[in-house]
Amino acid sequence: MIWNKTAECMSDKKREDLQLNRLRDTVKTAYEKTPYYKKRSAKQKIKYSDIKQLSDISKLPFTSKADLREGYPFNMFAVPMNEIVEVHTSSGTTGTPVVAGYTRRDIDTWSEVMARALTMAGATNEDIIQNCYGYGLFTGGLGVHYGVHRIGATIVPISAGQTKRQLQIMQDFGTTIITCTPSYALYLAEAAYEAGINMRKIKLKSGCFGAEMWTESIRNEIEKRLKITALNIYGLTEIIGPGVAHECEAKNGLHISEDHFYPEIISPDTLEPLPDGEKGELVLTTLTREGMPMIRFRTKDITALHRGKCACGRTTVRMERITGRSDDMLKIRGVIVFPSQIEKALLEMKGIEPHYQIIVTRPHHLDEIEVQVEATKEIFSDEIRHLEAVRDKIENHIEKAIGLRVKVTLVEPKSLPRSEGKAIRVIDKRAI
Ligand code: DLL
Repeated sequence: MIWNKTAECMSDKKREDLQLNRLRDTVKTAYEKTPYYKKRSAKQKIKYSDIKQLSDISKLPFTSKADLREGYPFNMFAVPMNEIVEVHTSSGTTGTPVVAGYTRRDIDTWSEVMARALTMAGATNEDIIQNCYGYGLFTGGLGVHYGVHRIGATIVPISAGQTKRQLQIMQDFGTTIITCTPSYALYLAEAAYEAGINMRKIKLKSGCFGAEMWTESIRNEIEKRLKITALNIYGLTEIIGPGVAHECEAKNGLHISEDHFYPEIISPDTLEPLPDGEKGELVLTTLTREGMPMIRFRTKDITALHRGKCACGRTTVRMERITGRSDDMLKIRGVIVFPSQIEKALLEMKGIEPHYQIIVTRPHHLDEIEVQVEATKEIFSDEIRHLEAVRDKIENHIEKAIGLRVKVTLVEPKSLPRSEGKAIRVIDKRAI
């Protein structure tokens, strides 16, 4: 099933014409209406009328997460506040968050792209969709919610957590599709196994998993344990939220809703565009966004694009699953964390040396962070009780800084590996 054949199966020519028109409109609106872009366009020579063909987009400067933070809270909006009907923020809990504003039409677009995504997972108005993405400022919960409403399926807006209840409801309500992070899907599978639930007896048929990196082997595990088809869903707050791209049953890349989001791949080193098929950083431009047009947003996500008709009949470009980032951003249980935030918090504390390592693990399918930090000689040779008090203080301080509880281990001075080049600060032991 295809939700919107006109949009998803368009000829290249038709799509490119549409994209060019929309790109020109977007640049014009952004440069005339958004305080942030207005300021920037005053400094640069390029005008929207210089965009004569799609490839002219490369003449425009990039937008970064830092730019969005600078525009906090509403300087990226292109419409007056009385036209903004909803706001969301990125899942980072500290620092200046990225704020996204939506007009009524943006919510409509979001519902549309999410309806396309859910249809790829086999959703029709007969389905019962259990949405375990968090509701609130995070875009996961409400993004999926709007898509389910658009299709006319039944939404179970259970949000994240409460695993036992999730399993109970899944059985009692006859949930057919589940939406959550891939790590939570594995956690649910484990809990279902422990509770003696026979997955063959429940109605679940597929799931849309995303918001964090995962691999084919994780897909195989989820499919085997939950007895479902597991599909990949991609998106980000800055662009709209979930629904920028989604896999179809061919599992051969994620179809980008190209009539709304224009993708490019650039080299993170030279910042030059790369041809289709080559891996690099994904850069996205919104083509229809009213509330917050985004021009050449550097996602920092690493992928490659592939064109040509898919076995499912869609003609939209497909992106490979994300295999990494061009920065050091970590997503821990869905929350964005930069190692530099932990470093900053650590260095504000007494009794420790500036040598640390962040170890990320995924015991029982949920992310955990351990921060190993060298204690000073004085502290280390002090009583255990004192050492524990210092450790607790640091744990509390980091929690305040990043919004997540981490385990701190104070280690002997000079015991952590030293590096002659780049220090290895993060050891990611998760199987991703
Ligand atoms: O994670 C939106 C979302 C919600 C996507 C639900 C899918 C499902 P943010 O919190 O702003 O938004 O985080 C965006 O998460 O730049 C990627 O690094 C990562 N990410 C999102 N989806 C995937 C995925 C939501 N399928 C950031 N594979 C992005 C790998 C993903 N990474």
